[in-house]
Amino acid sequence: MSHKEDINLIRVNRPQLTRRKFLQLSGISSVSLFLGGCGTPALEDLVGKLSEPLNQKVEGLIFKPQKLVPEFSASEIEPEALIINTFRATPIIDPAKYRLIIDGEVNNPLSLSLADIQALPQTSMIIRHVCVEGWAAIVQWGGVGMREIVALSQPKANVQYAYFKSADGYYESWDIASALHPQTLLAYQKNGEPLPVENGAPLRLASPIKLGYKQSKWVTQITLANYFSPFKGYWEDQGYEWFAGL
Ligand SMILES: Nc1nc2c(c(=O)[nH]1)N[C@H]1C(S)=C(S)[C@@H](COP(=O)(O)O)O[C@H]1N2
Ligand SMILES: [Mo]
Repeated sequence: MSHKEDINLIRVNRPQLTRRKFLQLSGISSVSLFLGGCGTPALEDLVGKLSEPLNQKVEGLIFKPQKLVPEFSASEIEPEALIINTFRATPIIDPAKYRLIIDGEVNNPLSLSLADIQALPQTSMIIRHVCVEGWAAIVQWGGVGMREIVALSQPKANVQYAYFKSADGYYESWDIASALHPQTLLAYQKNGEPLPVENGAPLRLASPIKLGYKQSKWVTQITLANYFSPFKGYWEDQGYEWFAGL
């Protein structure tokens, strides 16, 4: 099977969040919000200069036809290539007591159990993970789209950033356009198996559009905000680039 056919198969299987479903989930009644243009500006254009406030409406971004990163085929997965990269010890999390908190500029703050998260539409992708330290690995991640979780929380229109807290003290921030990219997942599977704890179980970020250090493991809290915090991320606060796009 050619690479191209494989990509098509993956696309067909990916559950899509429809506008109707989002409207139902979020309670937003005004359909006029979604009557945008067809242009797909680069993410960098959406984000602009760090000093400039973003003016994107979050509801529009959930359906924005963002450019998909081509995926790999199952035979290209590199099971040994993903190097564990953890700034501290692996935190101990009881999966039965685990909750993912979604708060901030939302009308419906959430506290989700693993069962809640696994009941949401599941998707998977085979992408390249790229660490700034000079290694990369083709990995399959399975989980739920960030956009599904954000939609459930009924975000306010002024949301511009997503802040992620992890159980090991790691922290990250993303521009909301990247966080809502269709290939930005909260993953609980790696290469078709339950996510190993060293790789961030019960839940981690995975995305083909950002460098490895943006992809928080052991995520416990997502705060949607309209302010840019002076605490940008564990590595960013030591001089690494904030946007870190691939
Ligand atoms: N919570 C947490 N998330 C993290 C890190 C970390 O130390 N703590 N390291 C980051 C870096 S630099 C990389 S490259 C990836 C590595 O993911 P892996 O250990 O599953 O290979 O996790 C990222 N997410
Ligand atoms: Mo990394």
